[in-house]
Amino acid sequence: MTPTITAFERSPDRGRGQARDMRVRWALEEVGQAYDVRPVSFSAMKQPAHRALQPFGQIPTYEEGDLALFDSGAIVFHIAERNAGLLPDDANARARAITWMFAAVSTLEPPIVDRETAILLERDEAWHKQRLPMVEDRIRGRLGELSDRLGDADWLDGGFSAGDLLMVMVLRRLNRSALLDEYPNLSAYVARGEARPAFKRAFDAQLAVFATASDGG
Ligand code: GTB
Repeated sequence: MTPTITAFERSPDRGRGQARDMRVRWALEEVGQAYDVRPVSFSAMKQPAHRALQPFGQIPTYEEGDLALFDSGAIVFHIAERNAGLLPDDANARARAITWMFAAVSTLEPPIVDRETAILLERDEAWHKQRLPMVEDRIRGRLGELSDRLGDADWLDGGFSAGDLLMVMVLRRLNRSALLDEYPNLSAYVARGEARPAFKRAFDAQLAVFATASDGG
């Protein structure tokens, strides 16, 4: 059964692949699973019909037959569990790859999101200029630790896995800052992820939605 995911009708990131449907698209492309996309507007996202799928009124969602899922990490996990290619067969290696999935969204992503919140929503606060460097130092702490662990390896634990997919997506959120450049092995790691054919297909697909919406089409 072809799954259907939801994505922004018109992404505020202008197609830079920062919205979280990109993670799901990339996972689907990695495992060779075709999918349909239902674009949703900001107002439709807050309607009961969408909240029945995503209680917080957000994208992405995932529907497959009578299964409906939300939260990009859980969706990527589901795709990785049901298809070959994103999790190793060996039970211990699989558990470690899943550990990296959680580390991406629960250890690395929160300080990165905090920085975005500071820049987008706290810019006019009197304390913004004092707070931002502290937030960025917390990110540096995590990046330094991740950089030490990655070393000169291509991926976090053996071959490419769903753990790398989520970690690359989380680190990409720093693309427009200079923070990632301070860790050349992490910049190279992100570039390696972005060079994967499945990433490129997913990126082009989400960009096409933005371009179509911008054309008024
Ligand atoms: N934990 C959930 C998940 O991982 O699926 C979080 C989902 C989420 O944050 N969705 C966002 C959303 O629907 C879009 S991805 N927001 C609308 C709302 O809450 O009303 C976050 C996002 C949005 C925009 C950019 N950007 O413009 O660069 C980047 C990331």
